[in-house]
Amino acid sequence: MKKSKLLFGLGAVAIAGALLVAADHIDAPGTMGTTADIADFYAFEPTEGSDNTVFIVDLQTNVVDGLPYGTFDENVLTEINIDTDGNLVEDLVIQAIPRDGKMYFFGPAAPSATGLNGTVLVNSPLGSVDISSDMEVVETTADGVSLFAGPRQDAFFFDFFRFNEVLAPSMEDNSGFNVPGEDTFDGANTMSIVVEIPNSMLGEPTGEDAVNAIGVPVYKTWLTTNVKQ
Ligand SMILES: [Ca+2]
Ligand SMILES: [Ca+2]
Repeated sequence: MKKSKLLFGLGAVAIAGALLVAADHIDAPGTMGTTADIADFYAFEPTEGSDNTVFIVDLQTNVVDGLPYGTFDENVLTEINIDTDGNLVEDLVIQAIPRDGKMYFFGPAAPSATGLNGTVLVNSPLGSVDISSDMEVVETTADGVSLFAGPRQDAFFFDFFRFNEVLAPSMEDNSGFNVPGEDTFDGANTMSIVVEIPNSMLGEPTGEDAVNAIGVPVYKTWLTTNVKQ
């Protein structure tokens, strides 16, 4: 399999049992307008005491009606990196790549290269799902893995116009932000990839931070998008 050059990456350390989020909207010129542009990455325990972990990848931002949906770029490999031994080097990856209206998933499996040393598709199919246009297509595999790919409402809330008014030096009304504000991005979507996976497929984390203060196993995870060169 041909190696892909890593063009853009965003790291987020996430802890099972607690929701940590990385948000990063429209800031990499080389990736804007493509699904290599990472917006948000979430990893969490879906319900208290669940033995599953959910990973949510939001790509692009401000995908609005009138623009074509389901346009994941076929030359972009999205990779969820998972560190299970606490050394901040990925031990497992879950990969997603679109082809002809479907999103194909691979892993979790040990990658043949880590970090910036290239990204190679792992030879370990996980399943596939039709790319949804109505947020409803979810595929659940025999292993109890649930998969989704398609547009979802952007969780990012920001009163962009009031923000600019507050910043404007000529502003006469210096009363700050409106409460409540208006979500400028209401109705806009991201292109989302969602994987819910049993923790047994990720293995027991080891190392110093393997378990948090309330006894929940901890995986360190971050996301990269890789554009085929
Ligand atoms: Ca590691
Ligand atoms: Ca990687």
